[in-house]
Amino acid sequence: MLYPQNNKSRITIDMSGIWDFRLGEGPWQRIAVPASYNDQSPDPLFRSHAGTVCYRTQLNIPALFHGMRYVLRFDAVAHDATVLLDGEEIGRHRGGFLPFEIDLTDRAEPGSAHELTVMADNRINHSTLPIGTEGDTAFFGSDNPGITSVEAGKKRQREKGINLPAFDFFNYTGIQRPVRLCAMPRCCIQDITVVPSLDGHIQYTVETLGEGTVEVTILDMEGREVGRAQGAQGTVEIENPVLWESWPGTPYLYTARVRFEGDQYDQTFGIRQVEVKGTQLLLNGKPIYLHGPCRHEDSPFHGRGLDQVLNMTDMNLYHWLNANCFRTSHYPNAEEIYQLCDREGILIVDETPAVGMWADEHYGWDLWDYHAKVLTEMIHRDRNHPSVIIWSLGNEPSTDTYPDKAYDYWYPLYELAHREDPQNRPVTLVGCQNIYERDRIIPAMDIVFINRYYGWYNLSGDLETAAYALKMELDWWADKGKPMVLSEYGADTVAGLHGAVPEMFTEEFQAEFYRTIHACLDERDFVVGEMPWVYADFSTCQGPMRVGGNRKGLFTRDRRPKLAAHALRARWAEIKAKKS
Ligand code: BDP
Repeated sequence: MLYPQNNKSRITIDMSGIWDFRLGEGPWQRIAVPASYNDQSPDPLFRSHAGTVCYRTQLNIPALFHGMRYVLRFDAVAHDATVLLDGEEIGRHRGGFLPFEIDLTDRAEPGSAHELTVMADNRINHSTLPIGTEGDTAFFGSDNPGITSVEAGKKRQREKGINLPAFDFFNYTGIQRPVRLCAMPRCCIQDITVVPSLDGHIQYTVETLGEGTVEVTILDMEGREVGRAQGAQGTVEIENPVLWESWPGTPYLYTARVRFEGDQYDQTFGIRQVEVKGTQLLLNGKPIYLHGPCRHEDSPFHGRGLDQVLNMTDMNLYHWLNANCFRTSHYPNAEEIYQLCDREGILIVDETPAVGMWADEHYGWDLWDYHAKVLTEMIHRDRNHPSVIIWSLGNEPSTDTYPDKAYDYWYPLYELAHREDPQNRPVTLVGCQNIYERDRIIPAMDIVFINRYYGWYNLSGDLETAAYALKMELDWWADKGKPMVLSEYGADTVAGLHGAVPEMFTEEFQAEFYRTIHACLDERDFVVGEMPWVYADFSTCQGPMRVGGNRKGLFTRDRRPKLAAHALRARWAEIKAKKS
């Protein structure tokens, strides 16, 4: 599905603004779109409500759309959406992190006005992605099983419809990304795939609606024509191609200008190649070392809502940190951040919303088909971005209790990702701290991603022993002959809490924690990346292990650096100079 564009053949109307809103059957209020609704009111129900919310606004179809095709495009509605026009259902979509379109051409006349209603359901359970803890009333910490009064309390919570995430981030929901009315010629370009190779051969495929001739012109960054072809698929050759490099190299972008009958669409792309060879990750044939914190879409007021000021600030803070990558932990992010990364040269590990699958029963639940659909949609949405270098099938599922069941679930998804991606990027599955000797699926990936909390959730506070244990595990992985990324490691840190003795939760401990872990990584050549958890503090559901959210950020939630951010900035300046 193409991202909306405004040009001489296409008109895109952004419907951002204040819409009518109600929680369940509650009173009508007002809400800003796009954004999570949860933090837009002091009413506690905005954060605790489980079920449907309703959005309403007026939709005007301009008279000048006469003779055109026009669709409503929702970039993301979390989690399940039902869309009504004048009270009549016109579309449904499952899943809160990927776009969907509804064709209005034959439903609403140009020059007419309508009532647009969007129902969003935020409930999560064993058949949604991400996963909810159906019926369980505690995610973190002990819930004192067996005590009569506590059990009675839990029963009461279930009766009230408590619906908790099986994951460690707040279940922000609503219309979190833009809604746009997009008009284009009736004979139009539907999709474009570009597969560049380093020698300047650019393969492309264009899907269209209607019959006609497709013309493709390749423009360089100055807008000069450097190649041209005709036909719905083919190859264009560019002489002396300039490669897309990650920062601090130049992330050079070309544009494929596609013309089809009266329609035009500009698709940017970069010429770069990602591959795994032996124990190395190669970008354009050269070994690359990934260094950058994982990132959540999370900020005050907006929740998980698109905020381009925040996105730009984050990109500049990644540059400030001397970081070169992030993982979209734990769901596909808004399309705008991938566009920024293409231009800023920041590398992305793109992750499906398969998080919370730590229960062993998981493999008995009927989730695979839906998971495969989400993975396919994510790859189709993001496959032209040069910044996307690795697909992540999911985060921290149970993989060691029933290793064969886990293998049978995940390996076909691994194969699917390779089949669906015409650029054939490396594929990974992010592994949880576990009995690694039993695990079959994590070592089967192209590149091993493991999350480890030595010194925090285990061997807490004892960094000397944490290093001893981590090194022992790394020795085990060294024999596997695969490149490895430490894809999460971190320590909750309360900004402003200091100690001459670096004890847990102080800024000094966090800095010391990273220094210790990095010393272990530096001794091993097969380690091709370090991705600390996490870029910034973020909101979670309430629990005895979370003080106003997860505090493992290198930055506070409002993006102020903690001590560790300065330390990493210095380390990554050296790495940038040496390894990347
Ligand atoms: C990891 C999860 C991540 C959590 C982190 C933590 O992948 O989502 O936020 O632990 O506990 O296991 O901070």
